[in-house]
Amino acid sequence: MLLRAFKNKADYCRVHGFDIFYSNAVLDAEMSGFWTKLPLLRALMVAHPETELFWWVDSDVVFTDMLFEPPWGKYTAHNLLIPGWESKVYEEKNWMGTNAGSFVIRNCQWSLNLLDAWAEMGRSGPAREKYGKIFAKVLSNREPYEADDQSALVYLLVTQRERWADRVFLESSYVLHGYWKAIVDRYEEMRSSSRPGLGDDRWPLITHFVGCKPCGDPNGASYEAAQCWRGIDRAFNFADDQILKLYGFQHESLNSTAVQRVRKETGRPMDTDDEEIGRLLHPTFRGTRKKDRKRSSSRLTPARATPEGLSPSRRPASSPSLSPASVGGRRRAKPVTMEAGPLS
Ligand SMILES: [Mn+2]
Repeated sequence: MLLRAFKNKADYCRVHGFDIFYSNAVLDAEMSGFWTKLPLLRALMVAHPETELFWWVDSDVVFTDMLFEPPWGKYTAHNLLIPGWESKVYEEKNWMGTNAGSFVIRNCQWSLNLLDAWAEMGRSGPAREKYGKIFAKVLSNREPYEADDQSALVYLLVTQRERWADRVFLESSYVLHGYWKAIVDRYEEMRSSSRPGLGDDRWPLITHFVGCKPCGDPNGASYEAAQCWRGIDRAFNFADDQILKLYGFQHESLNSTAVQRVRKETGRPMDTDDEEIGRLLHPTFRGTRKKDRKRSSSRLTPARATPEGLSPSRRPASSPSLSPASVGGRRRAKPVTMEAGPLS
């Protein structure tokens, strides 16, 4: 399952031209569990000044819209892009007003300062215990168990709003983190009534398996392992179909790992006329196809819609990462991360 989770991120990053970094190391013994992402992000930021944005994604995050890419230009004035709603974070002080399983952070001093302030609450032992109790008092719907990174972020935003908030973008116009229970039974319906590239509820960018412990560990599991397995399989297959279609194949169903051919084989398997699918091609292929198209249309082919929605020359900066599993990033833009450890 972890391999398929990684493949999903590798596919997304390849399509969008992002670098990917996968981590299964705990860089700081005191920053275990969810907290491992913070020292990892810090180390990557310092080591990769050429990468402008890092996109952290947990291992239990599945990209389910392989075409959609966040509108990076919207965030030029912000250093942290997180899913969520201002009212839930700042008014309700709800620790679930955002989600720390998928976020984008700019490689700059502001972000290093944020990581430092954030990590202070995550040292295992007394600090984590203490902050867990503080979160229970300050935040809504939060029991006094030991501090987690997501509550800590919300705590920083609500208690030091003037210091951080103007550089934090809470995004809800597309699904930067989508709760799996509300998504996994709708994939077939999406395929019949929608299309990839929207990233919102009609075709979510991300399906996140929060509360799942598919390994069967009852600690921290909110759902039955079998139910999680089924949903995760369906998400993998749904995403994988978007890639396989480029090569003329598709899963027999979303509940099956078996694949079948859906397009007749030709000498040019990459030559698809489907606009959305064409945009999924790797930038190198998109470049080739553009040249081909010019050549052929100057001869006799009637004008065709160009599938190149994205400029082929464009190399996105960074991308999502998986951590303790991985971090991805775009050069000069954003990376991706996933978590390696237990799914959270
Ligand atoms: Mn997670």
